[in-house]
Amino acid sequence: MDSSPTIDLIGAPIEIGTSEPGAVMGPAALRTAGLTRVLHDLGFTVRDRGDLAPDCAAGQRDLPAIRAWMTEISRAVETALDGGSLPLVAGGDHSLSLGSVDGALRHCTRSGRPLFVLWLDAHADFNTLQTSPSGNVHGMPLAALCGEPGFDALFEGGERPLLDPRRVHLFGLRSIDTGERALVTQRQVNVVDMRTIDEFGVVAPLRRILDRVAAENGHLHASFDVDFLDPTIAPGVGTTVPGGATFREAHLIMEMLCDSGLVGSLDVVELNPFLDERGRSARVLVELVASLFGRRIIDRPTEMLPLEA
Ligand code: Z70
Ligand code: MN
Ligand code: MN
Ligand code: MN
Repeated sequence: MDSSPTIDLIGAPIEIGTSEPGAVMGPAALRTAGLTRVLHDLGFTVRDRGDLAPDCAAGQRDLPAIRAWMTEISRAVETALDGGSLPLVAGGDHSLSLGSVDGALRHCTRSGRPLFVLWLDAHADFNTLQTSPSGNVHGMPLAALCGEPGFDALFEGGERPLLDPRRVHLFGLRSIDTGERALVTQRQVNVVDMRTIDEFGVVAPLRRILDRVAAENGHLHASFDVDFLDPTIAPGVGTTVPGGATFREAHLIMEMLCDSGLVGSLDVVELNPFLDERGRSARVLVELVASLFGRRIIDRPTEMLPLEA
């Protein structure tokens, strides 16, 4: 990101992609937890674009309805980026990334920069309609974005830019379905799974990713699924998976992303306030976003930067 870009907050109250109702309340909970105020206090101009509301029946697993959402989210993200703002898409379930990554791809295709995606998530979200055991679209966005067949109903006709699976970095993976697993390997998606994090911590693997993005002058889209975090610190999500990132690991990741200056667009997805405990998860998310946008405990002496890997 530039020194202090304007942040466009885009609410995407969508839960068509999941079987657990409640994510539709996510954007409201993030606002209630102070998302806008925190960013404003860090010196950013925040334009709250409100919640998108495409004109469609919101039946679950309804691909044409998801297309209507997709198109609106994609346009909002592309417009923000074209205008030099940083889009922050607040969800809503993870199917919203179909739109946000599509919008970032369109912007990057025009500006000639490669798009990299950092997918902070317990899951790979690389199922197709064939491999998905659940049929839930929030488990499929990366496969659709990378051009796996069967998703035409999700996209408007005409050319669409495809995401290169070799520029996708899954981070925090600890739950993957059988067919999905084969596909992730076949397509050469990059994976930092929980075993890798246990062995090496978050710093070394993340630094490798950031170095790569910087070397190719890429645009980094970060997609943050609440279930990346351990359920003990963020219970407000439909699919909790034990063994997630700790509070400190997650903050460190956000601080490193901030220092890198590479993040050009961000999703915060899968917050389910109906399952949360007194707003805990929403509050943790707002704190993490604050770290990503420059909140720090104390200014570091310059000789400590950059940190050695
Ligand atoms: C499983 C599926 C998923 C998020 C759950 C789960 C996918 N792989 N994604 N929660 N965010 O149903 O495809
Ligand atoms: Mn740009
Ligand atoms: Mn996800
Ligand atoms: Mn997930």
